[in-house]
Amino acid sequence: MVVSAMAGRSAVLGAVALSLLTVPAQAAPGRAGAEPQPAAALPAPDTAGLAAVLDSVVAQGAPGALARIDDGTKVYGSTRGLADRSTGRALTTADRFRVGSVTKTFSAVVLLQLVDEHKLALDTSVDHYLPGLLPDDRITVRQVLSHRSGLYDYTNDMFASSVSGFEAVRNKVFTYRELVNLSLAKPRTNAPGAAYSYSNTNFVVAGMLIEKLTGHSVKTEYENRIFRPLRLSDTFYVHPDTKIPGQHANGYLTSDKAGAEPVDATDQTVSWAQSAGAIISSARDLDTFYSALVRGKLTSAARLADMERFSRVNSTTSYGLGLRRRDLSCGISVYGHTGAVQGYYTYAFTSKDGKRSLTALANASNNSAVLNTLAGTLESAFCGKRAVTRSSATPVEREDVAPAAPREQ
Ligand code: REY
Repeated sequence: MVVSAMAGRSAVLGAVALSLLTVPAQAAPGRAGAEPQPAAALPAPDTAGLAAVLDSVVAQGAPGALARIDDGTKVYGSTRGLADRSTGRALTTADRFRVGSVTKTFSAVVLLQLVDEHKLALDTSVDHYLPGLLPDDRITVRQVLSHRSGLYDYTNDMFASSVSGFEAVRNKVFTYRELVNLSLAKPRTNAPGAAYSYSNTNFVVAGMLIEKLTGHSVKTEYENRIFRPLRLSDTFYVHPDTKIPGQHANGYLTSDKAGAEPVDATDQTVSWAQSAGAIISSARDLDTFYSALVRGKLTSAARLADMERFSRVNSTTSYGLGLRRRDLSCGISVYGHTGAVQGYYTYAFTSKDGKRSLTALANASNNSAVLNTLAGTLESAFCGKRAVTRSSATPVEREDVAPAAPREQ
């Protein structure tokens, strides 16, 4: 059985090669802005608990898992298992990976910078900027960025069958308009503004707005406005290239068929997501990015306040503009995003003041036990206590996932 074989192999590697390590924060260049300070108000991270979560994630079928906490003075890294099942290379905290919907925060930041530059207004109709694109001219930019537009998520159908759906688009190159048209072939989920309904279509529209308003590709805008200023040297937007540059974790898509081998999904265009999910990054860079964002290094204070105007999604999660808030069991709230692209589950969150950040990755997807267990890294990192291991049999509240598509929690 694949899962137990993987778990056994990974546990050995994890124990030998990759025990918990602590390195000075100077090893993490790229943090922009003022002197880093310790996150004094938070309990110390539970590093043993963090490692236990990663063990569980591997036992539940992920080839590998990593967590990296940056608290301004110290970096804690922990990894288990494999980056590559074919070579047996162990996962490291430096490995690059596909961040999925964490991309949405980058897209939102670009648009909020354009608001700061008076090139865009949040409560203006999308139709004003992209005439005729959407069938309802009441849909505003703010509704798009907060998943309240009612635009249907075309990925629900695209990935109804996980492996064949993926293989059908792995090497495809879509235009934004083609993706929007897939959405518009279905009825809207709600009237504009009436409800929260998570949809990739919204952040495809966000990409179109970026390109229309700047006259440049989203790649150029991400690079000039975020990657370069924050010195995110592990962060890339290579669409429609299919390769992850440099040392990276391979990603493994779990089949819907029990017992089938996972599919190595590492190489793909991610054209089905683009500005909704195609960025490549690393734990260090995502820690830097979210810390910088909430510290106000990327937008004006007023625009950050717009991003952090949260609407409740369920008892533990709220959504702002391309930004999630998760309320942890200890009463602490953290800010960031989750990501799910074939082969990779990511959690990237920071504290209110940006002084402690966590990125966690499992190089597996379509495995809700792994997704739910990996969330325990947040409890260990910010609450300083051991998370209860969740299994797929444990119901959890999910706000924005089509029944067959575990991707966000
Ligand atoms: C799409 C399917 C996930 C993932 C998605 N990702 O919309 C965006 C996000 C960018 O929210 C795939 N699931 C998996 C299935 C389910 O195929 N049938 O888990 O690899 O990050």
